[in-house]
Amino acid sequence: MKINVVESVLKANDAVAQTNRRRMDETGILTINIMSAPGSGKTTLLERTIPALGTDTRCAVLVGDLQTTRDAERLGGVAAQVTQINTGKGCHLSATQVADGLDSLDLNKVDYLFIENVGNMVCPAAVNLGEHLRVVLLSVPEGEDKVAKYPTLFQPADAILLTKIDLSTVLEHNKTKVYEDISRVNSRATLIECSPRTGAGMQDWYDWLQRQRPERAGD
Ligand SMILES: Nc1nc2c(ncn2[C@@H]2O[C@H](COP(=O)(O)OP(=O)(O)OP(=O)(O)O)[C@@H](O)[C@H]2O)c(=O)[nH]1
Ligand SMILES: [Mg+2]
Repeated sequence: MKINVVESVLKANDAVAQTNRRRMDETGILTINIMSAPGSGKTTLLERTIPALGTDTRCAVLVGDLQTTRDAERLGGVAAQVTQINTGKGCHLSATQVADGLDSLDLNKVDYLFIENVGNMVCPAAVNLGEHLRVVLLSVPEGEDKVAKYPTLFQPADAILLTKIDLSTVLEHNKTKVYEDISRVNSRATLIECSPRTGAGMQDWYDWLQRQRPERAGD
């Protein structure tokens, strides 16, 4: 009985996610759901990425956190449109919250919509928001074992960013272990090593983002 209740909640979410996707497609938006543990560097990645995409590329952000507008304030300086979604006690964004977020944006003025999900390595991965692509960050300070411990986050990822690589030497990080685990759970994702702090590897990420737009259905 309990399982049926959980399934129906996810089904209801999926119906809203489908509507979200239709709205994004109708307005030619490419939507990327960015997920990771708290503090992996999602907001920092966007702070660096959005200006790098150039003034001709119109970016919007929906950012989810339990409390505060701090990430939206940080991103307000780089993105033309930013909406903070406070989830209260919720550990992930839902399709309905994203639908409300879409209502808050002028969708005709968006090329890339970045959704910064709530920092969490479990719950966001189970919830479809209607996004086209999923990007997962794993930062060097989190250690080498997270892919094996939290495979459901990494399995559906289209790109996995190994971030904060500027800290690799000081933390004696063994990326070979990380890549071995990724090859077991997801052989499809593009792997990018980068540091939004120093700029290392960031061009690979920008190139990946730019390659995604023509491949999107509806373009
Ligand atoms: N050394 C280093 N620090 C970084 C890098 N990227 C982000 N940081 C730092 O990591 C901390 C967390 O970064 P945020 O961008 O706030 O992380 P987040 O994933 O958005 O965090 P939540 O929204 O709370 O989940 C900040 O102090 C950043 O300056 C990096 O490439 N190298
Ligand atoms: Mg953030």
